[in-house]
Amino acid sequence: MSDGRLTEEHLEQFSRDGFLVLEGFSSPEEVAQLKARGEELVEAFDAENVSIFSTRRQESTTDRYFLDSASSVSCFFEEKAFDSEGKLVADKTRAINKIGHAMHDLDPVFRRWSRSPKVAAVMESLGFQRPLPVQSMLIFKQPYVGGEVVPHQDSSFIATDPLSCVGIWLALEDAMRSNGCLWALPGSHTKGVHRRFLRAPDGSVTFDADAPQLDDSGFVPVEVKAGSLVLLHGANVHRSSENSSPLSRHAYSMHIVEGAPGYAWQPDNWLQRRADVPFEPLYDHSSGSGSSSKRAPAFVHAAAACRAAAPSAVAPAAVGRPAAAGARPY
Ligand SMILES: O=C(O)CCC(=O)C(=O)O
Repeated sequence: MSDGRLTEEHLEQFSRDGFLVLEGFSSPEEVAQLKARGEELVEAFDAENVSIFSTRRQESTTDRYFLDSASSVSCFFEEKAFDSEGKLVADKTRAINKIGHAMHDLDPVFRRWSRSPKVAAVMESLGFQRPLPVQSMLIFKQPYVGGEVVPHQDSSFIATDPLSCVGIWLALEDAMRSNGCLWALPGSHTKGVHRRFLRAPDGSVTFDADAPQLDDSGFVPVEVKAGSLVLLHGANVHRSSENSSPLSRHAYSMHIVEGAPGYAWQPDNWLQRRADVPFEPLYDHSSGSGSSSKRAPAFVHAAAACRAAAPSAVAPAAVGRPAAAGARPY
Protein backbone atom coordinates (compact mmCIF):
# COMPACT_ATOMS: atom_id res chain seq x y z
CA MET A 1 0.00 0.00 0.00
CA SER A 2 1.29 3.47 -0.86
CA ASP A 3 2.59 5.79 1.88
CA GLY A 4 1.74 8.72 -0.39
CA ARG A 5 5.28 9.83 -1.20
CA LEU A 6 5.77 10.42 -4.92
CA THR A 7 8.86 9.25 -6.79
CA GLU A 8 10.86 11.33 -9.29
CA GLU A 9 9.16 9.35 -12.03
CA HIS A 10 5.73 10.23 -10.65
CA LEU A 11 6.62 13.91 -10.52
CA GLU A 12 7.98 13.88 -14.06
CA GLN A 13 4.83 12.20 -15.30
CA PHE A 14 2.62 14.69 -13.46
CA SER A 15 4.59 17.65 -14.89
CA ARG A 16 4.43 16.21 -18.39
CA ASP A 17 0.82 15.01 -18.53
CA GLY A 18 -0.94 17.09 -15.88
CA PHE A 19 -2.36 13.98 -14.25
CA LEU A 20 -1.07 10.87 -12.52
CA VAL A 21 -2.54 7.56 -11.36
CA LEU A 22 -1.42 6.03 -8.06
CA GLU A 23 -2.70 2.47 -8.13
CA GLY A 24 -3.63 0.83 -4.84
CA PHE A 25 -3.43 4.10 -2.92
CA SER A 26 -6.17 3.11 -0.48
CA SER A 27 -6.80 -0.36 0.91
CA PRO A 28 -10.05 -2.25 0.27
CA GLU A 29 -10.91 -1.63 3.96
CA GLU A 30 -10.46 2.14 3.63
CA VAL A 31 -12.54 2.16 0.46
CA ALA A 32 -15.26 0.08 2.13
CA GLN A 33 -15.41 2.51 5.08
CA LEU A 34 -15.84 5.52 2.79
CA LYS A 35 -18.49 3.75 0.72
CA ALA A 36 -20.39 2.66 3.82
CA ARG A 37 -20.30 6.18 5.21
CA GLY A 38 -21.60 7.52 1.88
CA GLU A 39 -24.50 5.07 2.10
CA GLU A 40 -25.28 6.25 5.64
CA LEU A 41 -25.35 9.87 4.49
CA VAL A 42 -27.76 9.04 1.68
CA GLU A 43 -29.91 7.01 4.07
CA ALA A 44 -30.09 9.93 6.50
CA PHE A 45 -31.00 12.44 3.81
CA ASP A 46 -34.62 13.57 3.83
CA ALA A 47 -35.58 13.13 0.19
CA GLU A 48 -39.24 13.88 0.92
CA ASN A 49 -38.40 17.52 0.96
CA VAL A 50 -36.73 17.78 -2.43
CA SER A 51 -38.80 20.44 -4.13
CA ILE A 52 -35.91 22.83 -3.53
CA PHE A 53 -33.96 20.93 -6.17
CA SER A 54 -36.36 21.76 -8.97
CA THR A 55 -33.98 24.26 -10.53
CA ARG A 56 -36.33 25.74 -13.07
CA ARG A 57 -39.01 26.62 -10.55
CA GLN A 58 -37.10 27.77 -7.55
CA GLU A 59 -33.82 28.95 -8.86
CA SER A 60 -32.97 31.31 -6.03
CA THR A 61 -33.63 28.69 -3.35
CA THR A 62 -31.60 26.18 -5.31
CA ASP A 63 -28.75 28.62 -5.76
CA ARG A 64 -28.76 29.43 -2.04
CA TYR A 65 -28.60 25.71 -1.28
CA PHE A 66 -25.68 25.37 -3.69
CA LEU A 67 -23.77 28.36 -2.28
CA ASP A 68 -24.37 27.22 1.30
CA SER A 69 -22.96 23.79 0.46
CA ALA A 70 -19.47 25.36 0.60
CA SER A 71 -19.81 25.04 4.38
CA SER A 72 -21.96 21.93 4.68
CA VAL A 73 -22.57 18.35 3.63
CA SER A 74 -25.38 18.65 1.06
CA CYS A 75 -26.95 16.30 -1.49
CA PHE A 76 -27.37 17.14 -5.18
CA PHE A 77 -29.54 15.17 -7.56
CA GLU A 78 -29.20 13.95 -11.11
CA GLU A 79 -31.10 16.22 -13.49
CA LYS A 80 -32.92 13.21 -14.87
CA ALA A 81 -34.24 12.34 -11.41
CA PHE A 82 -37.20 14.76 -11.65
CA ASP A 83 -40.35 14.87 -13.75
CA SER A 84 -41.65 18.07 -15.39
CA GLU A 85 -43.49 18.93 -12.15
CA GLY A 86 -40.22 18.86 -10.24
CA LYS A 87 -41.10 15.62 -8.43
CA LEU A 88 -38.46 13.02 -7.73
CA VAL A 89 -39.09 10.01 -9.96
CA ALA A 90 -36.37 7.66 -8.74
CA ASP A 91 -35.43 6.21 -5.38
CA LYS A 92 -32.97 8.55 -3.65
CA THR A 93 -30.29 5.88 -3.58
CA ARG A 94 -30.30 5.98 -7.39
CA ALA A 95 -31.02 9.68 -7.83
CA ILE A 96 -28.24 11.45 -5.94
CA ASN A 97 -25.49 12.78 -8.16
CA LYS A 98 -23.12 13.97 -5.46
CA ILE A 99 -22.69 15.07 -1.86
CA GLY A 100 -20.55 18.12 -1.15
CA HIS A 101 -18.72 20.32 -0.53
CA ALA A 102 -17.21 20.31 2.99
CA MET A 103 -17.14 16.59 3.74
CA HIS A 104 -13.39 16.71 4.33
CA ASP A 105 -13.96 19.01 7.30
CA LEU A 106 -17.41 18.16 8.62
CA ASP A 107 -17.87 14.43 8.20
CA PRO A 108 -15.69 12.41 10.61
CA VAL A 109 -15.10 9.45 8.25
CA PHE A 110 -14.26 11.52 5.18
CA ARG A 111 -12.26 13.90 7.35
CA ARG A 112 -10.08 11.04 8.62
CA TRP A 113 -9.22 9.87 5.10
CA SER A 114 -8.82 13.42 3.72
CA ARG A 115 -6.40 14.37 6.47
CA SER A 116 -4.52 11.09 6.61
CA PRO A 117 -0.68 11.16 6.63
CA LYS A 118 -0.80 9.48 3.22
CA VAL A 119 -2.79 12.30 1.60
CA ALA A 120 -0.54 14.86 3.32
CA ALA A 121 2.53 13.03 1.92
CA VAL A 122 1.16 13.37 -1.63
CA MET A 123 0.70 17.10 -1.17
CA GLU A 124 4.14 17.47 0.36
CA SER A 125 5.67 15.65 -2.63
CA LEU A 126 3.89 18.06 -4.96
CA GLY A 127 5.60 20.93 -3.13
CA PHE A 128 2.73 22.31 -1.05
CA GLN A 129 3.86 24.30 2.00
CA ARG A 130 0.41 24.74 3.52
CA PRO A 131 -2.13 22.63 1.60
CA LEU A 132 -5.70 23.79 2.13
CA PRO A 133 -8.43 21.35 1.12
CA VAL A 134 -11.25 23.65 0.06
CA GLN A 135 -13.80 21.36 -1.58
CA SER A 136 -14.78 17.71 -1.43
CA MET A 137 -17.39 15.66 -3.21
CA LEU A 138 -18.68 12.14 -2.97
CA ILE A 139 -19.56 11.56 -6.62
CA PHE A 140 -22.14 8.92 -7.49
CA LYS A 141 -22.14 7.83 -11.10
CA GLN A 142 -25.33 5.81 -10.78
CA PRO A 143 -26.13 2.89 -13.11
CA TYR A 144 -28.06 4.07 -16.20
CA VAL A 145 -28.73 7.62 -14.89
CA GLY A 146 -25.23 8.83 -13.94
CA GLY A 147 -24.72 12.02 -15.93
CA GLU A 148 -21.87 13.30 -18.08
CA VAL A 149 -19.30 15.69 -16.60
CA VAL A 150 -18.33 18.02 -19.42
CA PRO A 151 -14.68 18.92 -20.13
CA HIS A 152 -13.41 21.40 -17.56
CA GLN A 153 -10.40 22.59 -15.60
CA ASP A 154 -10.66 22.61 -11.82
CA SER A 155 -8.85 25.98 -11.66
CA SER A 156 -11.84 27.51 -13.47
CA PHE A 157 -13.82 26.95 -10.28
CA ILE A 158 -11.15 27.08 -7.61
CA ALA A 159 -8.73 29.96 -7.90
CA THR A 160 -5.97 31.37 -5.77
CA ASP A 161 -3.68 34.15 -6.95
CA PRO A 162 -1.42 32.72 -8.27
CA LEU A 163 -3.33 29.60 -9.31
CA SER A 164 -2.47 26.46 -7.35
CA CYS A 165 -5.39 23.99 -7.41
CA VAL A 166 -4.74 20.26 -7.50
CA GLY A 167 -7.54 17.67 -7.53
CA ILE A 168 -7.27 14.24 -5.92
CA TRP A 169 -9.84 11.70 -7.02
CA LEU A 170 -10.18 8.34 -5.27
CA ALA A 171 -11.96 5.52 -7.09
CA LEU A 172 -14.38 3.87 -4.65
CA GLU A 173 -15.31 1.36 -7.37
CA ASP A 174 -13.61 0.18 -10.52
CA ALA A 175 -13.91 2.98 -13.08
CA MET A 176 -13.94 1.73 -16.67
CA ARG A 177 -14.98 3.23 -19.98
CA SER A 178 -18.25 1.33 -19.73
CA ASN A 179 -19.34 2.93 -16.44
CA GLY A 180 -18.04 6.46 -16.99
CA CYS A 181 -14.35 6.65 -15.99
CA LEU A 182 -12.43 9.91 -16.11
CA TRP A 183 -10.89 11.00 -19.42
CA ALA A 184 -7.97 13.44 -19.33
CA LEU A 185 -6.27 15.55 -21.99
CA PRO A 186 -2.50 15.01 -21.56
CA GLY A 187 -0.46 18.23 -21.57
CA SER A 188 -3.52 20.49 -21.46
CA HIS A 189 -2.31 21.96 -18.17
CA THR A 190 0.46 23.81 -20.04
CA LYS A 191 -1.95 25.77 -22.22
CA GLY A 192 -3.68 28.04 -19.75
CA VAL A 193 -6.99 28.16 -17.91
CA HIS A 194 -9.67 28.90 -20.46
CA ARG A 195 -12.29 30.53 -18.30
CA ARG A 196 -13.44 31.11 -14.77
CA PHE A 197 -16.68 30.46 -12.95
CA LEU A 198 -17.32 33.68 -11.07
CA ARG A 199 -19.58 34.62 -8.21
CA ALA A 200 -21.03 38.11 -8.25
CA PRO A 201 -21.71 40.02 -5.00
CA ASP A 202 -25.44 39.13 -5.30
CA GLY A 203 -24.51 35.41 -5.26
CA SER A 204 -25.24 34.74 -8.93
CA VAL A 205 -22.66 32.65 -10.78
CA THR A 206 -21.45 33.01 -14.35
CA PHE A 207 -18.71 31.73 -16.62
CA ASP A 208 -16.61 34.60 -17.93
CA ALA A 209 -16.19 33.00 -21.37
CA ASP A 210 -17.63 30.22 -23.50
CA ALA A 211 -16.12 26.76 -23.28
CA PRO A 212 -13.35 26.35 -25.86
CA GLN A 213 -13.66 23.91 -28.74
CA LEU A 214 -11.47 20.93 -27.89
CA ASP A 215 -10.30 18.07 -30.03
CA ASP A 216 -12.13 15.16 -28.46
CA SER A 217 -9.70 12.64 -29.93
CA GLY A 218 -6.90 13.85 -27.60
CA PHE A 219 -8.57 12.63 -24.40
CA VAL A 220 -7.27 9.39 -22.89
CA PRO A 221 -9.37 7.11 -20.67
CA VAL A 222 -8.19 6.88 -17.08
CA GLU A 223 -9.44 3.38 -16.25
CA VAL A 224 -8.59 2.47 -12.67
CA LYS A 225 -9.40 -0.08 -10.02
CA ALA A 226 -11.14 0.82 -6.75
CA GLY A 227 -8.58 2.27 -4.33
CA SER A 228 -6.55 4.04 -7.04
CA LEU A 229 -5.92 7.77 -6.68
CA VAL A 230 -5.87 10.12 -9.67
CA LEU A 231 -4.03 13.44 -9.24
CA LEU A 232 -5.18 16.24 -11.51
CA HIS A 233 -3.30 19.51 -12.07
CA GLY A 234 -5.79 22.39 -11.78
CA ALA A 235 -5.35 23.35 -15.44
CA ASN A 236 -5.70 19.78 -16.76
CA VAL A 237 -8.80 19.38 -18.92
CA HIS A 238 -10.78 16.29 -17.93
CA ARG A 239 -14.28 14.94 -18.27
CA SER A 240 -16.37 11.80 -17.78
CA SER A 241 -19.17 10.24 -19.82
CA GLU A 242 -22.65 9.19 -18.84
CA ASN A 243 -22.93 5.85 -17.15
CA SER A 244 -25.27 3.78 -19.27
CA SER A 245 -24.06 0.50 -17.74
CA PRO A 246 -25.61 -1.51 -14.88
CA LEU A 247 -22.51 -0.88 -12.71
CA SER A 248 -22.14 2.20 -10.54
CA ARG A 249 -18.91 4.20 -10.52
CA HIS A 250 -18.54 6.05 -7.25
CA ALA A 251 -15.58 8.26 -6.36
CA TYR A 252 -14.44 10.72 -3.70
CA SER A 253 -12.80 13.89 -4.94
CA MET A 254 -11.06 16.70 -3.07
CA HIS A 255 -9.58 19.96 -4.33
CA ILE A 256 -6.61 21.47 -2.60
CA VAL A 257 -4.90 24.85 -2.97
CA GLU A 258 -1.74 26.39 -1.57
CA GLY A 259 -2.51 28.42 1.54
CA ALA A 260 1.01 29.69 2.25
CA PRO A 261 1.69 33.44 2.33
CA GLY A 262 1.78 34.77 -1.23
CA TYR A 263 -1.30 32.77 -2.32
CA ALA A 264 -4.68 34.48 -1.98
CA TRP A 265 -8.08 32.78 -2.05
CA GLN A 266 -10.16 34.69 -4.60
CA PRO A 267 -13.26 36.55 -3.37
CA ASP A 268 -15.04 35.85 -6.67
CA ASN A 269 -14.77 32.05 -6.32
CA TRP A 270 -18.26 30.55 -6.00
CA LEU A 271 -17.03 28.69 -2.93
CA GLN A 272 -16.85 30.97 0.09
CA ARG A 273 -16.85 29.49 3.57
CA ARG A 274 -18.93 30.80 6.45
CA ALA A 275 -16.70 32.43 9.08
CA ASP A 276 -17.43 29.63 11.55
CA VAL A 277 -16.25 26.92 9.11
CA PRO A 278 -12.76 28.12 8.17
CA PHE A 279 -10.44 26.25 5.81
CA GLU A 280 -7.97 24.09 7.75
CA PRO A 281 -4.56 23.18 6.31
CA LEU A 282 -3.38 19.57 6.19
CA TYR A 283 -0.08 20.81 7.67
CA ASP A 284 1.81 24.07 7.79
CA HIS A 285 5.44 24.28 6.72
CA SER A 286 5.11 27.86 5.55
CA SER A 287 6.91 29.31 8.54
CA GLY A 288 10.09 27.69 7.28
CA SER A 289 10.41 24.56 9.40
CA GLY A 290 9.41 22.14 6.63
CA SER A 291 11.25 20.62 3.71
CA SER A 292 13.20 23.05 1.56
CA SER A 293 13.13 21.43 -1.86
CA LYS A 294 14.81 23.37 -4.66
CA ARG A 295 12.35 21.99 -7.18
CA ALA A 296 9.48 24.24 -8.32
CA PRO A 297 6.20 23.00 -6.85
CA ALA A 298 4.38 20.67 -9.23
CA PHE A 299 1.11 22.57 -8.80
CA VAL A 300 2.50 25.73 -10.44
CA HIS A 301 0.37 26.84 -13.39
CA ALA A 302 1.86 28.04 -16.67
CA ALA A 303 2.12 31.83 -16.80
CA ALA A 304 -0.52 31.95 -19.50
CA ALA A 305 -2.87 30.21 -17.11
CA CYS A 306 -2.74 32.80 -14.39
CA ARG A 307 -5.99 34.62 -14.90
CA ALA A 308 -7.06 34.58 -11.29
CA ALA A 309 -5.92 38.08 -10.44
CA ALA A 310 -6.41 39.76 -13.77
CA PRO A 311 -9.99 40.99 -14.09
CA SER A 312 -8.78 43.28 -16.86
CA ALA A 313 -7.89 40.15 -18.84
CA VAL A 314 -11.57 39.22 -18.93
CA ALA A 315 -13.09 40.66 -22.08
CA PRO A 316 -16.05 42.82 -20.97
CA ALA A 317 -18.29 41.26 -23.60
CA ALA A 318 -17.63 37.85 -22.14
CA VAL A 319 -18.61 38.72 -18.58
CA GLY A 320 -22.04 37.83 -17.29
CA ARG A 321 -22.99 34.69 -19.18
CA PRO A 322 -25.38 32.87 -16.90
CA ALA A 323 -24.24 29.39 -15.97
CA ALA A 324 -26.28 26.86 -17.92
CA ALA A 325 -29.06 25.25 -15.91
CA GLY A 326 -27.51 22.46 -13.94
CA ALA A 327 -23.94 23.74 -14.46
CA ARG A 328 -22.15 22.91 -11.26
CA PRO A 329 -18.49 22.80 -10.36
CA TYR A 330 -16.60 19.53 -10.36
O1 LIG B 1 -15.97 12.01 -11.20
C1 LIG B 1 -16.19 12.59 -12.25
O2 LIG B 1 -16.84 12.09 -13.14
C2 LIG B 1 -15.65 13.98 -12.47
C3 LIG B 1 -14.80 14.44 -11.32
C4 LIG B 1 -14.09 15.72 -11.57
O3 LIG B 1 -14.15 16.30 -12.62
C5 LIG B 1 -13.25 16.27 -10.51
O4 LIG B 1 -13.21 15.70 -9.41
O5 LIG B 1 -12.60 17.31 -10.75
